[in-house]
Amino acid sequence: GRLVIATHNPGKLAEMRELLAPHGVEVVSAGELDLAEPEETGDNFRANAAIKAIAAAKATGLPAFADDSGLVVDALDGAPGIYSARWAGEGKDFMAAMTRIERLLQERGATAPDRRKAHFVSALCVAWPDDHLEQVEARVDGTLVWPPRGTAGFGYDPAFLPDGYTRTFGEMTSIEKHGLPPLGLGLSHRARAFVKLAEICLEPR
Ligand code: ITT
Repeated sequence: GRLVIATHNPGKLAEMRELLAPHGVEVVSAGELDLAEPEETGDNFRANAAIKAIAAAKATGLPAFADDSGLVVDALDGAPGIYSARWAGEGKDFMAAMTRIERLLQERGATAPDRRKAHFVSALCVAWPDDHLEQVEARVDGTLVWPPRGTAGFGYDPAFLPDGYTRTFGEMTSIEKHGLPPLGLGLSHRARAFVKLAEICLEPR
């Protein structure tokens, strides 16, 4: 069947398409359907993912797949968290958002690597037109680097060094960021959440 990917973020859309590719579902994006973006009024990732998926399922009559995600910085009491997109402003200036994080870390004297810990969270939701919902969440832990490195990926990728790796997400191909074979899909928050979701509902009902 067909599945709507309820995101207006091109970087995220590309990753969600790649993650879905082996599953043989026909996907159409919220952008292609010109769907309105619902207001993200939730106070956590899971709630905002559900808001986006439910709105797209209602608007299209198709099952809808949404991701709500963000960067959580320990030394900043979890900021930017669910506000990760909003910190980049209207102009989607993620270099400015990364600079703001770095300035705040410096102000707090959080310069040693163990004070620069952060994690990405991805909450995925599939909503069906009959109101059925499936929800999962996953994270990847790492350290923030300064200056940012690499031009791949999107958002905060160039500033994020996943634990156990020497290259930032901004220096990885999307395949590496998902997690390389033979283990596959073992690295990024989004790929890890996707594995959980696929275990629950490999094929839309
Ligand atoms: P949609 O709501 O339309 O999906 P959005 O960009 O507004 O797009 P979110 O509200 O979930 O999505 O915001 C998540 C932000 O967190 C996103 O804009 C990125 O800046 C950041 N982010 C999430 N996952 C990321 C990743 O894999 N790499 C880098 N940054 C990421």
